[in-house]
Amino acid sequence: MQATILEQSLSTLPLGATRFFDSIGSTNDEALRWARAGAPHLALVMADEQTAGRGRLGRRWYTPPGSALAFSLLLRPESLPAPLLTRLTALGALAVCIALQEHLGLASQIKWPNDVLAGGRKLAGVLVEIDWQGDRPTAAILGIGINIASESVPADNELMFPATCVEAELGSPVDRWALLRATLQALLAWLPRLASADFLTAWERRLAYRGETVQVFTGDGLPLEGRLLGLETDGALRLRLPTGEIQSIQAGELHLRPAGFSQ
Ligand code: BT5
Repeated sequence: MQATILEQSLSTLPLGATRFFDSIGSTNDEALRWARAGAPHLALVMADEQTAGRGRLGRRWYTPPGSALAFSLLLRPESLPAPLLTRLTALGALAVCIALQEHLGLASQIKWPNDVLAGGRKLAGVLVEIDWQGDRPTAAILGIGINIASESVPADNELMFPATCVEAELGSPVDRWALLRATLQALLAWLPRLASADFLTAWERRLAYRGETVQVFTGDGLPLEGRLLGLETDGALRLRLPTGEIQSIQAGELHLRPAGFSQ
């Protein structure tokens, strides 16, 4: 049933192949298995429910049935020069923002590096995983989870950051297959332009907390604190530290400076 709706909804997109599961551990794991078994470029794995959905650093991603979008798109890196692999997370987040804006009129931002926020709460997350053979990437798996209905939003005490869903932000029901289609469409439209300056501009325009004071936890001692200026050309975050020094950060966890903290 859902597989048929899905196939109809995606039928005009140039996808390599599609697999739909009512329930699965993680769509990223399935896409990786399929990649190793020879799945083509732009193969899509989609699940109604994930029982072992993953975020970064082994964190959990919650996808209960019937209430969210959880999918993984497989990209064969022949057409993607290695430096561009680092832009795939942003590509996923940007595609979600564009689909929300153009398809539903809902504004959203990218919380660097991989979250999509609406109304200051997390509405979607992106997890990119690369499969390597020696030092050669053989597949990139771009996994995206989007909360659609309120059942998809975990309880606050399970979260590192407040969450929301598309229907709560819009105040009306949403056709999730149409949103999936719009997201894939945006993703496929930007994929050939991943190396362009336009891509960086589109990403930077949607960056959350620009001009605000943030803390970035790099896992290396105390968090760095500074004003968020924007992005470097390699996608690193550019901060102005209280000393005036400009610092680029390649990886980390971003937070707004806690209220009441004075500099
Ligand atoms: C992410 O990680 O945000 C990446 C999420 C990627 C999920 C997709 S779904 C399809 C594909 N298959 C997978 O197995 N994964 C991908 P991170 O930034 O590390 O955030 C994880 C944290 O988000 C968790 O520790 C929770 O605090 C929170 N979280 C978990 N489920 C959530 C949800 N549904 N909505 C909002 N926050 C959630």
